[in-house]
Amino acid sequence: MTPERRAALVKDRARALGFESCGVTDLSPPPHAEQLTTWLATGMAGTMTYMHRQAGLRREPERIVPGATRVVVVTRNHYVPDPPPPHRSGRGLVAKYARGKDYHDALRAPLQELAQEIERLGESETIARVFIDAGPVPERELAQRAGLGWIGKNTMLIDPKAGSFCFIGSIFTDADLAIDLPFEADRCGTCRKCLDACPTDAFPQERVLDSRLCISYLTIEHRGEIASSLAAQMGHRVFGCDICQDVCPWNQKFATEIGDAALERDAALAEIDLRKMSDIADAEFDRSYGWTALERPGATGMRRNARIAASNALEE
Ligand code: B12
Repeated sequence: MTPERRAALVKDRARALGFESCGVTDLSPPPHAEQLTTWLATGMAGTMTYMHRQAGLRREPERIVPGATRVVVVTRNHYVPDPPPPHRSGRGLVAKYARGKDYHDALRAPLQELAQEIERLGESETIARVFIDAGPVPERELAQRAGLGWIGKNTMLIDPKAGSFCFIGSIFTDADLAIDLPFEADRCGTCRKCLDACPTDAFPQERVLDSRLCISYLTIEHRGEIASSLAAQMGHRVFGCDICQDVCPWNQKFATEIGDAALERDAALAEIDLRKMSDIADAEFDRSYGWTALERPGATGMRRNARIAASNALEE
């Protein structure tokens, strides 16, 4: 079988498994690896020390899975509309991607199935190892190189047919698959809506995000107190932030809700009762939210976020 035919079969299977787009690239060093070096050196990773630990492998993806020569990159839509404004007072908003089962868990099975297809098409001992988010993989850079979209000024991978509300998954393999052309165009043009809309001015320049100022980082990754000047800008956001994506014309035009059983959406997760969350007991938090991405900040982080959102509501 030719590498082209093999790649076409992998892409067919990816679509059948619910991945909207799928591309293949090689594991040569990412052309923008320098950006990561600068980003880390200027402290923009905040307390995400794993980003420092993983930096070497991110710069040299051929070392991530020894023997692998190709990476199959897929995207999965997670768009869901927000509850209608104005948000009911006493409620905190959760980012769209997290209104259901933790995506690391939800997408592992379909990715594994795709990996099995790659193994089936390859030689007897084919390598096919899956990654989604966790792991030292420069996912956006590889996705762009696999032809799936461009890197927007908000740093998101933007698919020209679907926008940016998607997860990225990857499979490292040694199967002989034909590679795709990179997505070279920059379709942001002169637009700077994402940069201007960020309430905390987290973009010091186009395509650079200072995590320390990003509401997503503050509510999910940051431990401890949040500086009051930043907390005041969080509004009613209690987990993650979608503002730089919500204002993007590509999302306004193309974002579509696709029913996805694997994500086990729960509409109640879109808006959280701030009074209850402010004082939730650890055990109750684990019972109610242990299956979601809210587990990352945990009960301690979510109590903090809910108290900030409640106090912001009083100020309004
Ligand atoms: C750390 C991290 C964060 C941090 C830092 C984000 C950031 N912008 O760096 C925080 C906690 C803030 C965060 C927030 C969010 N995240 Co996050 N995050 C990651 C993680 C683990 C690493 C990202 C990273 O390496 N950052 C370091 C910077 C330097 O790298 P980078 O932004 O990816 O940029 C690279 C390329 O874009 C390239 N590059 C730079 N300029 C240019 C220019 C051109 C022309 C080209 C071609 C390339 C290029 O160079 C860089 C180095 O390789 C990835 C998963 C992964 N394993 O990669 C998810 C990931 C990026 N996050 C994701 C999501 C969904 C989010 C949120 C939307 C969640 C939310 N709703 O709150 C927000 C979005 C905020 C934003 N605008 O980025 C998705 C993004 C999907 C997509 N369509 O792009 C990912 C891929 C996870 C996944 N598997 O789905 N995240």
